[in-house]
Amino acid sequence: MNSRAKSEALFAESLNHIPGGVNSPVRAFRGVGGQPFFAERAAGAHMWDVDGNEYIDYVGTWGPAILGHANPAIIEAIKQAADKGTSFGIPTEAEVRMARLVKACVPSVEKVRMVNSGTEACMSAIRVARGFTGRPKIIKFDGCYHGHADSLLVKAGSGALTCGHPDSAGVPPEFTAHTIVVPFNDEAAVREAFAANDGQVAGIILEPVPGNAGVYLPRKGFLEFLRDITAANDSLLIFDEVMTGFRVGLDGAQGRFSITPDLSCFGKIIGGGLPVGAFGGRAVLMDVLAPDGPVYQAGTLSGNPLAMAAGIAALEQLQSGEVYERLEALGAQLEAGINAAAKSAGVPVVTQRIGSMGCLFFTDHPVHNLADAMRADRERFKKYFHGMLAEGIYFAPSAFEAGFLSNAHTEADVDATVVAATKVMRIL
Ligand code: KE4
Repeated sequence: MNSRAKSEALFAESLNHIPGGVNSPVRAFRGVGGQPFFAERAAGAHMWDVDGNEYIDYVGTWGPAILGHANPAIIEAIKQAADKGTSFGIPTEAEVRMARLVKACVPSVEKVRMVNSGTEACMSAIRVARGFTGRPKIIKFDGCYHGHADSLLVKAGSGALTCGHPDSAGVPPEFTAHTIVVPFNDEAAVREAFAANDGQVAGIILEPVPGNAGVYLPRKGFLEFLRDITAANDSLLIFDEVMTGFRVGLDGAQGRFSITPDLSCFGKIIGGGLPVGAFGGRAVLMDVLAPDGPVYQAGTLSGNPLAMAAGIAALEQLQSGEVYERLEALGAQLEAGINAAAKSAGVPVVTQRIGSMGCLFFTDHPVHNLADAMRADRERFKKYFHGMLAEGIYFAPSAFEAGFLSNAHTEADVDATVVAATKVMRIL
């Protein structure tokens, strides 16, 4: 590992111009201490910083890089689209192709609208739910993160949790008065929420596999329970698949768990690394949206041609290959190696994974919700993070995030990661 002198100089300069020196809080390394390196370039599963240090990357730009960085087909698609112009503000064929592609991959989506981030996708889906039902309340789960829209910054995960602001300043209590927060995997709490708000709940929004407080899985039957109780209460089930969509399978967590939500939110992978979000679902719900219906939602760059080209190139590759089988094998190899490394060092860990997304908790008990995740040893995580970074392995700089494999990772990359973990676990 060379010095990080150029990154340090850039960060010092950045602090003069950008809040916290970063354009998104979790990048500031506040969850692990120290300061971020500055990326110079990335290709495949590897990233190089401005000082020439090379890393095996398990952040994958927080999920989008499922095919690896600088994927040739995505780069070529962007170049060809850029030669025709970067934005038109009027419909393009690429938007129709993208919509048809999403519908082909995710059968619950009958109509879909493109936006520019996961935040926009989730806030818009909630507006559709409230507009269609005429009801004000939304149920969410603590530790789940659905972007930074005001009404959702309540016990939110990801950077909000990392930076200690799960209930953000600047959001008047009136803006979250209709957001009901309950623990994930807690059926009784969901029943109580409906009973206490009879006829008021527009819907439930959840990450079907939460990945913003580490990763934990729905208990057997929990998603089916949510599907049943929303239907029984004329409420809508909204799957935030910004992270799980096209990650845990071509048809996301809803396909993996055979649950049909009413609305779904997408982001990350769907843009191939460019700014794209989307939300979609039953046509009768989506038709409440302007210009047909009374629910307004808009975006200057929604359906941007470069972003569509990148996203289409990504999804078409995912549609065609055996990517998910390979990602499952790589995920299993990494998980087994990390567990063996921890066992050899006598360090209690719990690894939790679905396909190519997962996390490592320094704890000796399974994690089923935010409270469990909060009990894990964060000091040990910090040491592990920096120890691995020094070995050229870049995991998410927060105990409250997920790690991601890509189709560009090799078995050799995973072997090197396990060798590093075996060394680092011994000094925790
Ligand atoms: P964006 O607005 O950041 O595109 O998406 C918000 C969002 C919505 N739903 C889920 C399940 C998400 O995971 C996210 C964003 N994820 C975080 C990382 N876990 C983004 C990283 C960041 O904030 O810089």
